[in-house]
Amino acid sequence: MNVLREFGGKSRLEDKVAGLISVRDDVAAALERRAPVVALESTVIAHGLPWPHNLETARSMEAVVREAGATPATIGILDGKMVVGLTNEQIAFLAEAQDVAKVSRSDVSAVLASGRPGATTVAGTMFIAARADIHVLATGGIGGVHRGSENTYDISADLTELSRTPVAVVCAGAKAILDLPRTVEVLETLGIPVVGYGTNEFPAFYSRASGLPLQHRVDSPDDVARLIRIQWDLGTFGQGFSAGIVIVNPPPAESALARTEVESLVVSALEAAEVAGIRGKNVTPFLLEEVGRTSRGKTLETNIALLIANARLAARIAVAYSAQNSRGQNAVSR
Ligand code: PSU
Ligand code: MN
Repeated sequence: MNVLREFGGKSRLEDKVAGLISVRDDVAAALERRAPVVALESTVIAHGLPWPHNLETARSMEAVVREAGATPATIGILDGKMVVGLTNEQIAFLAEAQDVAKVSRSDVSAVLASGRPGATTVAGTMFIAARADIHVLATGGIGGVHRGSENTYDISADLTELSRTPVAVVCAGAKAILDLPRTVEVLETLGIPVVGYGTNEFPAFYSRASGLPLQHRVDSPDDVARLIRIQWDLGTFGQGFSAGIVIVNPPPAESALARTEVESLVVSALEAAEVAGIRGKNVTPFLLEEVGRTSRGKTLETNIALLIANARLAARIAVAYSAQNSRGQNAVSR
């Protein structure tokens, strides 16, 4: 903990918080050297993918991050601590245990207090990553505005967290089970930059295109690194915090699915959710499982491929970001 409290000459973690966070040694060492680190979420492991694909995918994501020259830090909650850099054994535990809490930002303190194991969503992971000074995160698809939200008010806390926490989230857009046009509108309303990586269109998670145009595009990790640097600096200069950034990376062409095919699967899954009375936190895991079942594993295969591709891109961005900082370009804050 000393390492974290002192690195960069900043006191990011107060003593009180230090007792609630545990950073794996190699992650702490990388942060101290300002070497590239990529945060990975754990809800996708505990609630997003079925066993044993969840464990295999978590391991593959860590492996591609390492191959690209960055240190992976999968984040979760165990024994009353926010763990930044779960070990292989801890990841295996979250992949297999039945009673793992799904931890959004609103759940962090209660799950810490209870001592229950928790898997963090994009929102929960961003909250913890930022406190550990990690600013690049990879996931599959962010949460967003659910279809029928005019009745349920179900809008993912991922969007709110993105509006107030300086972490760049690499994803294949928002999950296809959502209302994508409304999700894009809310991202804009909340002041969150959405940037296409090699694309002019917001991807639709399992599909490369959504028909929703993007305002901004970048084509190299260096360009993303420059953009996030400016975003964080403007935040520090202004109110002392910055919104995050969404970097959208279309799913790999060879495993992407056609939009029309996905859409009919989603419509049936939504009907099944309605019949089964699924609400709140269970909606997203239920719909993902349902489309996995009805597509005979095709959506699962795409989900895994895009998770790995996003982890690789996030690592390349973290490497470029770290290199730019160590060349002394405003290496003051991050
Ligand atoms: N990406 C995936 N699968 C997932 C998720 C992302 O490929 O299961 C998870 C993330 O943790 C994200 C969460 O934060 O789904 C969104 O859940 P909700 O809609 O309940 O906010
Ligand atoms: Mn929700």
